[in-house]
Amino acid sequence: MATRPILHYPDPRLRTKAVPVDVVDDSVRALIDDLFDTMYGAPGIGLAATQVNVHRRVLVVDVSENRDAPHAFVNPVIKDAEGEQERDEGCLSVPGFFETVKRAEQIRVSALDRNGQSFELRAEGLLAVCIQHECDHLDGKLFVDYLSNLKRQRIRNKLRKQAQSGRGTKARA
Ligand code: K2U
Ligand code: ZN
Repeated sequence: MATRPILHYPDPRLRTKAVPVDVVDDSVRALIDDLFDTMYGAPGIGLAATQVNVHRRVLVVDVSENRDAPHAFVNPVIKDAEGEQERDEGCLSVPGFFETVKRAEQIRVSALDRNGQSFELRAEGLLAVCIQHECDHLDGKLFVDYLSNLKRQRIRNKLRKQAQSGRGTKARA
């Protein structure tokens, strides 16, 4: 098990549409374990394989206070979505920015678990938001896409400057 580097917006690889997993084998289970290590280490409450530059339809979430309620989803599909909720969202791929996003209040999601068994989960509140946020990642979508062009451009410019200054420092060193 290991942590993996997280891609940062506006890295174009974050726009890749992930491909379905054919067989949930040991490589997928190792990916799930690394996603959990990376998520808990960040720390975060969710992480999609896209964010670590692996373009397979796999995501993990744990929104529990005690960090003891892990859920892994392979080939997740949101079957139903009802109601509306607005929450401040962050993203490990957009560090330091939090903005309000409107999403469904309740969802019904089907997926395969880490053993390849099908399951269905009804979620609401923060768990529902997190699953929707991570499913967006698998389709190359980020929470900043729900913001105005002006806000998104400002975030993109600030993160580009941070990345360049970080590179400049390394270059001087
Ligand atoms: O995709 C990610 O980068 C994971 C997000 C999950 C998230 C989804 C919806 C709303 C908020 C967060 C990260 O966990 S962002 C960091 C974070 C950690 C704890 C609570 C809120 C945000
Ligand atoms: Zn995210």
